[in-house]
Amino acid sequence: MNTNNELRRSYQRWRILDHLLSKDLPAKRYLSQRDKIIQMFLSKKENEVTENKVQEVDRIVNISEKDLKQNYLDKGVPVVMEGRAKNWKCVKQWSLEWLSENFSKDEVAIFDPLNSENDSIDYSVEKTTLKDVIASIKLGDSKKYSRFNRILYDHPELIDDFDWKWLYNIRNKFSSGKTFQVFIGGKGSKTSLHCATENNLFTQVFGKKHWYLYPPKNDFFLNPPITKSPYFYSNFNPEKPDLEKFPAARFLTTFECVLNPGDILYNPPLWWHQVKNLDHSIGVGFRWFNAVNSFRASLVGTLMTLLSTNPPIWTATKHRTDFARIFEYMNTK
Ligand SMILES: O=C(O)CCC(=O)C(=O)O
Repeated sequence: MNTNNELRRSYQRWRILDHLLSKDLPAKRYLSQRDKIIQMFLSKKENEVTENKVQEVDRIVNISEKDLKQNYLDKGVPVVMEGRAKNWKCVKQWSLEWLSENFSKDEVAIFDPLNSENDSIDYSVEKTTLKDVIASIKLGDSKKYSRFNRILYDHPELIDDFDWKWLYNIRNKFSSGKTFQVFIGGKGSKTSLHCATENNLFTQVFGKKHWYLYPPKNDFFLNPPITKSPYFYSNFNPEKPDLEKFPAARFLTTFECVLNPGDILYNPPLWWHQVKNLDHSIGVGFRWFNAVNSFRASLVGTLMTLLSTNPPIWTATKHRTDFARIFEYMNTK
């Protein structure tokens, strides 16, 4: 028996028990057991020299659907499809100016629940307009980041600017959900480390975006707080690794890629990811849930999602196109 895998499994058992039984948020009932397992792991590795390894995410031009499904979706491995969307209307037409000229009055909800810069969680939601967001981005305000923007639901005709038939067809068999989420942010804006059970085909429409990714089996190194939520976050920051707070993180391999306009990233279920906009940027995630590939990615991550109470999975599913509602719900807890 591989002792490291045994320690990982034991860590996950205490994690799910905390998720189910603890009354605090974040859950602390079994925190000392989880910490003890990390210490046991580190004591075995004391003399091992490590360096933070970086691995490039595979990049493929002209990938076939068969290759994409067999070698990436079915195996739960990320891949960048270079230039796959370069002829889509969204990539040819969308820009901050174009959005501002055509949709300036759209209501936008601004929230940044996870902020690894200062370890805080803040579920509050500010309502503003797209005009204000874009004007602020142009002034260099990286905090006015419109995440999970609803423009494709407020103006459904814009979905034709994407090859939605191709996106729908890539979903695994017996999947649920076809959710579009738009991210409009300025140069330097970022989304801290998190993961969830849904698959994501992320189209980079405008500007460049840097992704840092970790496979689900790295939960143990990233030591996520337990919030009883179906969305998981870690205070570990791949851009500024703090190895005193996350001593096991020296064993991580960071998968990285930069998306250019027209690239599509497949981000599999429960892969941790942190994202930074290298330019003013527009990106669009297309998500769906598939129980088989989610359980295959992580039994514990999927069970914790299905058994979440903050919000329960049916509330998260009902509002999957309106994240502001979900964060408002969590803000009342
Ligand atoms: O682009 C971003 O800032 C975050 C994107 C993301 O986390 C996602 O699509 O899952």
